[in-house]
Amino acid sequence: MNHQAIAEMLRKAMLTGNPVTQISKTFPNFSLKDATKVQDLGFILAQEAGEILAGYKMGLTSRAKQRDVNVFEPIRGYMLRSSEIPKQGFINMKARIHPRVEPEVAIVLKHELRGPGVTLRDVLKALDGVYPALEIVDSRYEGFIFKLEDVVADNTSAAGFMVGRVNLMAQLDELNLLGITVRKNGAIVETGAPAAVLGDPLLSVMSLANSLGAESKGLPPGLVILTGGITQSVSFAKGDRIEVEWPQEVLSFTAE
Ligand code: OOG
Ligand code: MG
Repeated sequence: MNHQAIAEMLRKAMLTGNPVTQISKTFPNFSLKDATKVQDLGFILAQEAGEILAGYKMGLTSRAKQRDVNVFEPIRGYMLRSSEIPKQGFINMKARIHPRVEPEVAIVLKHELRGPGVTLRDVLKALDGVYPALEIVDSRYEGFIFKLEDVVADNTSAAGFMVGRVNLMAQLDELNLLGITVRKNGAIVETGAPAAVLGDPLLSVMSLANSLGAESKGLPPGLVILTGGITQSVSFAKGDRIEVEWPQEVLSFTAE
């Protein structure tokens, strides 16, 4: 199997909006190691096209999300600056396949974290900001169906993100039980609280730092870190209006 060709195929699917067959169907031996290699090659392709790293994301850190896609292990991916959606913005539906939105907690660090061995206390010491956020996921696989290895190769379906402006650092004690709603065209379709993410989204940052550390990579300050969907994701189509409401801030967009 040719990792580079797979990375190119997935990038093309992302750019054209034409989904592809799961890699694990074509190559039954496709391993997690292969998948990580494909994800890394995909990042190099993006950089060669002038893209810049905006941050990292954890995925499948809540039961709701794991059940959603029938994969029961947390995963890690990267986000590109070009995929950031401005607050109260519009989402261009061109080249989207079957996008979904999910509410998340975003974290920004002021110090690098370098695993292995990063603890929750290390994360707390390195915290600079905690923000309401949302992520757009759009699997490059037909039917939004995949195995663990497929979704890792596909950069964990990353397709866009929006970060709020209200820093919740001063309310860290209450963060886990803040009530969040997701509305589609005015109707509430999901409700949840950050505790759904591993009991505490900061544990997701700890896992991310340790998983990068296992590959001798640090988690640099200043990047956006998405900690994982709090609820099931919500599909949307052209014309839909999505609002993710936190007690402190509403994040919204219209799909055009
Ligand atoms: C996989 C990516 C999961 C999350 O927040 O759990 C993810 C998917 O649902 O397509 O981003
Ligand atoms: Mg996500």
